[in-house]
Amino acid sequence: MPTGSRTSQYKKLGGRKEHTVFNRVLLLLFWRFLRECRSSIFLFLTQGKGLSFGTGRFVPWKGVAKKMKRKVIIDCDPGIDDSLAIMLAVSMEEISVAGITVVCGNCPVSMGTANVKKILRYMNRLDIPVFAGEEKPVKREYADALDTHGSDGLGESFLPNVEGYEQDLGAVEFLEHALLKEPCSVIALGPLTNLARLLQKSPEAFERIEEIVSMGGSFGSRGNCSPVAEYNYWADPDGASMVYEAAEKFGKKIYMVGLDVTRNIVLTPDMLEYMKRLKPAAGEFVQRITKFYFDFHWQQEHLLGCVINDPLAVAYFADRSLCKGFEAYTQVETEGISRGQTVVDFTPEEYENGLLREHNKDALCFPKGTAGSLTGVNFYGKRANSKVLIHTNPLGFFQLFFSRILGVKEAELDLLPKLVKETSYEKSSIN
Ligand SMILES: [Ca+2]
Repeated sequence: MPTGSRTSQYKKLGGRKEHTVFNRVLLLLFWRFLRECRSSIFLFLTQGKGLSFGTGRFVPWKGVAKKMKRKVIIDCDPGIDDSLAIMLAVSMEEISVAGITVVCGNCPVSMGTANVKKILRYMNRLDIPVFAGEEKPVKREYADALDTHGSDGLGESFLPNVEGYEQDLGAVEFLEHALLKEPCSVIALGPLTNLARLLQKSPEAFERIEEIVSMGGSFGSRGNCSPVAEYNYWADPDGASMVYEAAEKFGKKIYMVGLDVTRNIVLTPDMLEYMKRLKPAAGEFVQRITKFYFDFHWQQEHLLGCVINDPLAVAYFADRSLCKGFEAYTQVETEGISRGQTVVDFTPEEYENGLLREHNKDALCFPKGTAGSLTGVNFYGKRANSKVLIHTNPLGFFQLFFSRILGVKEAELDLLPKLVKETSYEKSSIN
């Protein structure tokens, strides 16, 4: 090679050495980057939600994220908070709502079905099919919650009915057909009657449910229908019990978004005002359907605001960082004064993972047994059929909720941290 060539000159100047050092630095930086965002990459690959850095979200290739939307059926009983949950679900690019099934709960099925259509019309999403489901619980009389949700089930907003859009199939038939055609997940926001009937009619379809996220039950929190029971499981404890038993049988885990976490999700008058300032039309619509709920919480609990349970289940389905909990074997009591109570049995290992121990340090006591093992746990020795969520992140939730239903960027919600901080209903929140 000629002495004047670029390569020999490069060698002469010690370029190879510099080149090697440069490569090493690059490699080190790349390795650190990979380590930093490995969980985000996992979420990206499994949920199609983009990479998360800090509190922001970055979708490197929007088209890919869109293709990886998670398909879900929403089973609900609208219901004021169900309606907010539907608004959130149909606003999220991370999920695709294949259909909405209605069950008797907060209001009768015909009223709930009409309410879903009213919400879908407002969201301009009447393309999503709505299916009327079970009109009464599996074994007992139906008890509505119109005292909480208003005589029209939608906060006495008395929005006009949507004519048409009837479906030939009932909710259970739709669930069966849809699941046998293609597995998908179910977000259950009401009593579990429709899912219990699906289980009876077509266990093979039930088995094809990918994930069940259920707003219902409670672990350490007091009930809202009795000292120990939350409404959805209290309303149809037999249906809920069947679904939890089936989850154990089929090796599934129900994500239990119960009162422990939802009671931290309080929409306040100031937040509502903020919504109206940001997007007047959307804010006024939310105000119209929640006013009755605000009044109810004031009268019943002396609370300036309302607990919106159901949207947290939708948000958690899309973003697992919003709630934390532990795996456990859960049963639902069907009789007596503790009807609808979730009886949660967990292993010493789950207790020792820290979250439960921290959660219970002031409330409950699990003494060590003589052999050094924890007593009062793992009574049944059964495998976990649930993930019981006990900690949540209200700010993270409201950032998602506001940004999606109002169509604004999270970064623009500058007042939200202060407004959320002022609402500490219970103390089981992730900071
Ligand atoms: Ca509901």
